[in-house]
Amino acid sequence: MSAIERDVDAVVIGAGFAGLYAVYKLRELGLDLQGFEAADGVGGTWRWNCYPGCRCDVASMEYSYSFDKELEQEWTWKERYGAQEEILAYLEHVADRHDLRRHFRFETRVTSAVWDDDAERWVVETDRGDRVRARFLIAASGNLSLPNTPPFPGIDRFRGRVVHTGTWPREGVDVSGRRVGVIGTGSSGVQVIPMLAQDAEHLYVFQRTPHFVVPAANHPLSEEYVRETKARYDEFRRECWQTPFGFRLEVNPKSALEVSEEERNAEYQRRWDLGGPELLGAFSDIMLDERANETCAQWVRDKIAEIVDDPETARRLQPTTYPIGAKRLVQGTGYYETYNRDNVTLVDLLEAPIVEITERGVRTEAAEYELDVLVLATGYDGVTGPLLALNPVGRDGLTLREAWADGPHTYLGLGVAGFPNLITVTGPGSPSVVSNFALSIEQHVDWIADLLAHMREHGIRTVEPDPEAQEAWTRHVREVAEPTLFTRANSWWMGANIPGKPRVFLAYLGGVTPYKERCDEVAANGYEGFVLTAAEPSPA
Ligand code: NA7
Repeated sequence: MSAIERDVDAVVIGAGFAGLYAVYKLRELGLDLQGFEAADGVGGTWRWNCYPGCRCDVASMEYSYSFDKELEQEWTWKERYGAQEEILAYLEHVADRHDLRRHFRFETRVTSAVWDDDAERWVVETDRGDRVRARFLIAASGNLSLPNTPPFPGIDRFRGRVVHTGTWPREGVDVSGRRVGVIGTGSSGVQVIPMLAQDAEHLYVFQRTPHFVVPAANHPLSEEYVRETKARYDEFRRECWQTPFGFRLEVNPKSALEVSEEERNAEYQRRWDLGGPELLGAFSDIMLDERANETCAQWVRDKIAEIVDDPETARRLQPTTYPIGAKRLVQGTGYYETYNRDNVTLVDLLEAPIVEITERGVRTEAAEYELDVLVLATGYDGVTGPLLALNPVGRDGLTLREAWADGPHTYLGLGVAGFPNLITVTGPGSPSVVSNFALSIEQHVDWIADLLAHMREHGIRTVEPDPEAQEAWTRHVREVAEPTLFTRANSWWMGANIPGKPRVFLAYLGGVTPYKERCDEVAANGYEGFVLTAAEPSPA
């Protein structure tokens, strides 16, 4: 395939939930588009993460597009939480239905993006030698798209196979009769561990920090539920918007500290049985008050002790060093029960850290574990990682890495001062990773499309945040996070999983509706806080 040289209105990076919808919306405006996607097809996260057990932790009828009313009626989700295969099939269906693939060049990674201030164009280059000049650069490159592979000494020596959950081989990995190690017990680890345990000869789980895991309580959706929801889908979507994070969650207005222990425990048990995120809605102050939080955390620790047969293993699985919910609450299926199997061993890295990977396996300070397959469920350089890896160069040679040296600075998570016409979909400082992505992506892309239409209508060439508005927003994002318990863990939300990454809460916790209202108000006030340059500079 020969390299592309073209001039377009916009380059869209990524063909996941965000990039697909961006192409759909911007094409409606009649814009000339060029999309690039590193994978060999659409789907983003849902293409890459094809490890066994991968499933969304936001309910499928909520984690889906709302823009296409016919699609909403035609597509029937099978389960409460969509499995990776089902969500990928859905996104492929959307791409076909709206003929979106033809705008993308697949298996092509954008390697550089430089703003040419004289021409007022982004010059975008790829690993296939493409060179495209575009007025707008739409980064829909994802928040969890840059896998984190810790530099374990000796990893290249290992004679077995190493796979990361975020780049799982499409043909699968046969672990039957093999000795398998998994490093990491976040959402990916918790999903893959019970699956691998079924086939592996022996499974060693290398755990650094235990996570709080609640039952996903996934189940097939009843025909009745699907029918009733489809019959009132608009109202159902509105209910999502009325929640803090865009997925339906009944939050009990009571404090955990105002009720009797009996009532509290009954509420926790009821929510545990409902599964999913419900537990954190048991009381209004779980994420605000340490003592309230501790009642919930201890209740889960007791649950772990109830489920896991070996008291020593149970103790190691009990998180004690951070509030429940401060790392994303993990939803599992038979996770704790997996440790009751004879072929599963929990290795506590807090007691004996990994020293190196040898030819044979993993060596900790206490022992060497011989393995045939090593699975890295070690997460991502989240939110800012993919943008900083691209490291766009803005006005006057300013790089994004320089601009974000002490953490991300954005206006509304949509734009960055010094980077004209760079638009980030669900960028840092927007609800992004704490919200229902499908809902946040649609809100962002709709807003972006309105902005681009406004610019065209008014002959505006460039848009970028005013530095003062950007700093005020960045401060606001931090001030909203600070009093909550969300900042009290070494989580990827805080950037704490990547050595040297500034410790900043990366998403906006103020709620999806207040956030949307702010974006709409900014637009209504002529894109207040953005600097817009008109086509014909008016005489001084
Ligand atoms: P996470 O949630 O970042 O989990 C990564 C796991 O890997 C976590 O248990 C980490 O332990 C562990 N980890 C990372 N680096 C190391 C090293 N160097 N040594 C040992 N253990 C390590 O990523 P996931 O992919 O599970 O989930 C990401 C999001 O995807 C999730 O929140 C959902 O939104 C979907 P740690 O806790 O840092 O001690």
